[in-house]
Amino acid sequence: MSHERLPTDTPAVVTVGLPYANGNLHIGHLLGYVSGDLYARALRRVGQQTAFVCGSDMHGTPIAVNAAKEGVDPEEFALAYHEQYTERFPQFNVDFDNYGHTHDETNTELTREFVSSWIDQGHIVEQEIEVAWDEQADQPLPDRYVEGTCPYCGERARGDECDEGCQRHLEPGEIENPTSVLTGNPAEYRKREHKFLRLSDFQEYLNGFLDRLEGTEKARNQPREWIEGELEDLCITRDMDWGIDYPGEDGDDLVLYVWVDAPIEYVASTKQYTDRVGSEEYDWEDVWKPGGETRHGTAWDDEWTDESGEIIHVIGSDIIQHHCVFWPAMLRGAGYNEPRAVLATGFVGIDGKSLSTSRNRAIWAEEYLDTGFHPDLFRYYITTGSGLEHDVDFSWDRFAERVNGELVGTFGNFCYRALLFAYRNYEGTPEADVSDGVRERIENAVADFEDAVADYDVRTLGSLAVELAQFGNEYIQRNEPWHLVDEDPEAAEQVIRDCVQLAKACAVLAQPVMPEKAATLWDQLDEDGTVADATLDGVLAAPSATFDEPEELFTQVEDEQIEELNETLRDRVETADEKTASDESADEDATGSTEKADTAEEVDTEETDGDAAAELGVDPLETDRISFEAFQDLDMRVGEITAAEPIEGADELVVLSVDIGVEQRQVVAGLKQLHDVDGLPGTRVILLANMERAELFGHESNGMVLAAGEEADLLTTHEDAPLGSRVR
Ligand code: B3M
Ligand code: ZN
Repeated sequence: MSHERLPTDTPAVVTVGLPYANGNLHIGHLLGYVSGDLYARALRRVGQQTAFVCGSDMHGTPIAVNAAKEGVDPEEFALAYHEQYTERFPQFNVDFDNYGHTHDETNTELTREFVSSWIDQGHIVEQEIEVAWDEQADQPLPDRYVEGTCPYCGERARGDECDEGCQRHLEPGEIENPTSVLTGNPAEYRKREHKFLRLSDFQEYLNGFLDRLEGTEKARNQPREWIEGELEDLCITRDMDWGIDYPGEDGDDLVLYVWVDAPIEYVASTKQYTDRVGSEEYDWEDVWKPGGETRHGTAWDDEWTDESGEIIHVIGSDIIQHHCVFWPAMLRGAGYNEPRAVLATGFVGIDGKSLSTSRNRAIWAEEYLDTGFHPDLFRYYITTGSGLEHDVDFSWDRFAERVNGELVGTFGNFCYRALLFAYRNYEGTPEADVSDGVRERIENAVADFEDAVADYDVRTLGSLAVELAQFGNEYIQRNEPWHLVDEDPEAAEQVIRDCVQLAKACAVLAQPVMPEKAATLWDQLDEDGTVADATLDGVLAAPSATFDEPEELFTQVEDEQIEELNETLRDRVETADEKTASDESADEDATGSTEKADTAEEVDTEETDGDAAAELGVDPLETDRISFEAFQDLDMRVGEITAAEPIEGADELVVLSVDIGVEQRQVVAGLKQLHDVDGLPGTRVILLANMERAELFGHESNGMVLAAGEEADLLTTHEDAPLGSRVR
């Protein structure tokens, strides 16, 4: 990598993909915003000057189409959602330093500057192209006004993106078998003049850019295939009224394509932040402009230098091409700095299936808030369940299990018992030095935190505090200060001083993922200032000598509430399925594309299989076929359980040792209530050996034991295939 390790002395900006101001937010959207917020907070924690900015995406055809359906002006329509988001994000402790929108003056002006700069530098060309046209409505059909077949993969696609297939961006005129969304008629093609950004001017530059780019693997690697061969020009104008007018003299009837002004909002929003706080506090030009000035394309040296600000984009993995190909070219062409890192998140599923707003298999942001669960619980769950670029499954059961186990049972329990003991016996922190072992454990956690920031490892950043609390719990249990108080008062003081120090470190490390809970803990410790301003250097500073009686940080999630929430979700999905089956017209995703595609065909098949499956009480068959290669990716081995230990405090979990011939694996499995744990050793099982590693209740799980049904019936072999044999 050619970049200096984070933190650096230059200011950073963290952005998240702009939500289309077009519908309510659901937990699928929130994954990105919470991850971005967490990462921005973590960057500040390690001392990097950071702005966290975003804004609503106000333009584009979906908004124009939906506004028209409701008979309102697109601006009015989009502004209503913009206002809703402005309130909604802080309710999840997603605190942008600036939240603008693409239709505001700053963005409109800046977008015009960008485009003018491309025109001046000769990067814009005009071409006559065939655009889809609705004869009956007598109007052009830009982007989502038209649907058809993807020319690359043959899947059903929208006019500008293959959202259900290969995820490619589609240029006007590319889609096959186009039909009009307005009338349902087959679309005609007509010739129109449009403006294009000549991406081939940036071909070589983009190659180098991708070599330098940091972030998640998919964001860095997937674009490579898109920039092989001659890059096609990008059509940057549309035949529409709603949008930012093309600034050139000869294109007055055209507006800019939504994907032109949308990313520029990242810059505009940063600028608005500076306008508000002053450039002494944060200078947007230091981030976005090389040497603080735009170089208008040509003045760029061929050699890229690492003098620029740290631009970090968090996005959904369906908009990688826009951020890793188009956007760097747009920036380069206007003489701006390039992104340092792009972090592409996975998708959020619900109960093992894809989230689908059209089928109402969604959990809405507002709905979560109505449950009364604290937003920090959601933040913790959604960011630590799997690595950032992997899909995350949300289930209320799992949510309850993790909150009750990891937050109530581990984090909350440790902090509460440590502080309560300290308060009752010493009215605060006892006079003693931190022991070497605990100091080292805290230092290691801090080092892990710093590494995770440098590696953009959001999941680790979210998990470290709970792991430290787990250590604290074991430490307090091992040392039994309640006995020591009488037997060896000095030793008791030592242990409790250690525990208070650990609790303080927990607050500092937990702040990015659970900002409000960390602040409460900070207050309980009666520390000066705010935990948001605390830096990692301070974690080993002596805690406050006195503090008040603490309160529990978390409350147990009750089974009854989870049952109700499951039922509500089930009912809603069923009702939606009936509706979908009867009218077959699945609405399109309102706010963007942060959900996986759910085609009408799939709905049909699932319905048929679903009836038989429902009778048997099993899941309906998956309709998506996988290739043999995909099957071969699963490394399943014959193994034998050699030891099984229940995990204290976890209702279902057992730590297993599994002998798979070539090695012993430790696996955490949910078998406690379904099996006699003592009887498990000696059982032959099938183990998915290349399952991603996970940590549950502080125990590493390195593989997955396969089981079927509600009773976790363990899969096995019936003859004597040797341990380690591969399942084929
Ligand atoms: N508004 C939403 C999406 O495609 C789109 C993102 C713009 S980011 C500059 O996910
Ligand atoms: Zn495709």
